[in-house]
Amino acid sequence: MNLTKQHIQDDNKKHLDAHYNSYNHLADALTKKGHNLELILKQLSDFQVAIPSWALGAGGTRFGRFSFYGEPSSLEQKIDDIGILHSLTQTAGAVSLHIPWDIPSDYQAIKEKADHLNIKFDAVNSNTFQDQTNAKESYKFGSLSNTSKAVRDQAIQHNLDVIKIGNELGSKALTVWLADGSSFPGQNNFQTAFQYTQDSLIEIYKGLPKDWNLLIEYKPYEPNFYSTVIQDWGASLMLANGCGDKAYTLVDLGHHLPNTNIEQIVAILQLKGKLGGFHFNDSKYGDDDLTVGSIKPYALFLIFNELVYGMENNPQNPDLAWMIDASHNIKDPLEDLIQSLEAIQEAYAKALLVDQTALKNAQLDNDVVKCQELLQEAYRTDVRPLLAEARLQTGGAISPINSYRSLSVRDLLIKERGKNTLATGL
Ligand code: AOS
Ligand code: ZN
Ligand code: ZN
Repeated sequence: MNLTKQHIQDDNKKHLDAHYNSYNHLADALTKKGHNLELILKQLSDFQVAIPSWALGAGGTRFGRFSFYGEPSSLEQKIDDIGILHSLTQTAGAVSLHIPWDIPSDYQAIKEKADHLNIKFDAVNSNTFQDQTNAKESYKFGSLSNTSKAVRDQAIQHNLDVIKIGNELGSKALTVWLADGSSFPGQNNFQTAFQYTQDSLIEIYKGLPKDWNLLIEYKPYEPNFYSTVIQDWGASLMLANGCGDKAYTLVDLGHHLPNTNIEQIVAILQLKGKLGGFHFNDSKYGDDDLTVGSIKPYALFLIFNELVYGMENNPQNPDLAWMIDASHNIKDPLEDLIQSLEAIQEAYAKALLVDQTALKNAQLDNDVVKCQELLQEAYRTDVRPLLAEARLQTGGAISPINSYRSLSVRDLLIKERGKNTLATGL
């Protein structure tokens, strides 16, 4: 399906009047408050979030999976879908591959396709949480932490292979998420499992190309329900420090026990120069992987407020690898991703509106009320016209979800790919 700039521009015509009405009003108000709109629009356009290759089809739960018609069935088609998202939103300019689900058959062709659609290859993800067909060793009792050296070696080798694949495509980071842990007390020796994990990660780290980063993701539980080897940011940070300068912690929003102060975690990691990547999603209970901003938008804003502070004040921290890590069980995955991208940009834009100087002064005065007012002043601003303007200026849709529907994208995909396609991967 070929979604051209012209299609989008034509569709934008319907929304132009309403857009300029609200945008001019907002721009005027923000300029009067001293904000530099040109800069904010540029920051919004520059902010690109990677789409994981496994997100383009219906996810499902262990209770079943309801297929969504017209799903991509090859890596080429997955990249096509991200191309659609990027054309409409102008903020999905990267793909995060999962190996072995997405091993390219023709590297050159894949690179050309991505290049043509303006899509970069962000961090690559390894998989030692499933047994692969014909694999010699099983990960049932862990991978990098397994008590068997043969299993650990196989898992290390897999990660080294993933680096090789990513390197051919232009990726610059490897994300490691481990399911390793135990489901019952006594099953694992915590110390041995942690030490093996550290040793294995060091072996992988040694295989990183010079300009690559290693991103270590943590998660408190699931699929193991008693203990997880890399359970929290502390464990991840210790392991990253044990590897070296190019190893960082990756924060996935869904990987915290209820009420954890995630904004404080990202702040301190940035201070230490150790926050490397970020997975967006939202949750009510645990790792629900719901649409970003659908449950706790204020928490997301507070996190972005710290991220913005870090990006401005912590040169010791690298540029972050941003990715959406959600599951699409009942919505059209592309519509769901459009909603997530919008929520991310919205939280980012609001965080950019926080008056940092006034906040600092209010903090120095211990004026608690003022501090809260300053944050909520930014949060309560309806920034959607800003996002629309940023998209419009870069050739995207004023209203991506409306354009997606009025241009009948899903119907066209179904026509092209048929009703019974099943996404590869999960
Ligand atoms: C799992 O819960 C993690 O969020 C991972 O980041 C990711 O979803 C997995 O590695 C799929 O590749
Ligand atoms: Zn994740
Ligand atoms: Zn997760």
